[in-house]
Amino acid sequence: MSFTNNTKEVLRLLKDAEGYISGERVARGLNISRAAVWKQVCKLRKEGFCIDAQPRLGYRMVIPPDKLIPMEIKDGLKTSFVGQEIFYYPKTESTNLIAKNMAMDGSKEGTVVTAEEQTKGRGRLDRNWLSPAYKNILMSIIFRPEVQPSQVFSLTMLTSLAVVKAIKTITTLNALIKWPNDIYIGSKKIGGILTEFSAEQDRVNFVIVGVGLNVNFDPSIYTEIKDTATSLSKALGKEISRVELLRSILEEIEKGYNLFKEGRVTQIRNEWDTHSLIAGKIVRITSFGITEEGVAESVDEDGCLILLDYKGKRKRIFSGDVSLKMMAS
Ligand code: BT5
Repeated sequence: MSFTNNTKEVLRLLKDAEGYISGERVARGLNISRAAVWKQVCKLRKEGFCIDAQPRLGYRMVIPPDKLIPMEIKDGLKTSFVGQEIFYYPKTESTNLIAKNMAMDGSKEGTVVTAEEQTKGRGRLDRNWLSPAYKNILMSIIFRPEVQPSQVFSLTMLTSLAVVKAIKTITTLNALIKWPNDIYIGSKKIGGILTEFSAEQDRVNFVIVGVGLNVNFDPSIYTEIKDTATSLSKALGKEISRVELLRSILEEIEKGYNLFKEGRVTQIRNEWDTHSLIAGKIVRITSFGITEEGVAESVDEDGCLILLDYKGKRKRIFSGDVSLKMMAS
């Protein structure tokens, strides 16, 4: 749905009003008819805003929604392409799946899909991503980078970096990245990134980067993750605005993606390294059924982990699940 300035202005007046604002006042303020105001209110309701209408009182925004509604996210979003097109689903299978279908139908780079709830939210290797409705950030972005398939992992890198930077800006919390795709606070997982792509031998058609981030929820509601997961509200002791956080994430992603397009991957990698949970630590990595141990030295520019094994040999690891051993090197 596209929104006119009138829709935006009606929204602004409703948000700024303390309690009810009469249709007549809105109409006068915008120099439109009362019927036109009503039309805009209907549009906003369709978009997900909860607006009460009373015969003699007028209109009232019931609660500032903190829903992942496109118009809310775009309000004040400082990007030129990431999130300029946003598709919102109160409930869907998986934002990655929707974004993939959109990409196949030609949707442009930077298109974002958000959802309040997923019925088949996925992690890597078809693992479940758990998230109750209206609590967390669930979103996917379409990219169309002109790179080799081997360079796609840089997008996971720049996205995880963007997420920790946005968390820092909005909450001051220090989140860290556990290679390859997890976001941690302390020893608990707070988010994850799922990168999927379509490619031919030496060119990429599109990449979908999905982000699941625990914002205002209590992970103890799910037995599967109650001991291993946390959320920002749990770490902070208060709830935060998902919309504001998502806006900041999109802005950071665009900055990182611009660096990537300019070939400045070293800069991303260096910064990523300073936010790594495992850099310099002894780790155990399981990848395609094989387990290796050693010191996680760093990550290279394609996002591969450089592992120094106990024989002093360096190995380049493409993907895997990492567990930290008790001892730090
Ligand atoms: C990930 O996979 O961490 C990537 C998760 C990406 C989810 C987003 S949500 C929007 C988009 N649409 C999708 O369908 N997916 C993406 P992985 O590293 O494989 O971790 C999965 C594991 O994390 C699960 O097996 C659980 O153990 C754990 N887990 C599930 N939900 C969690 C949560 N909310 N918080 C912390 N850990 C969770």
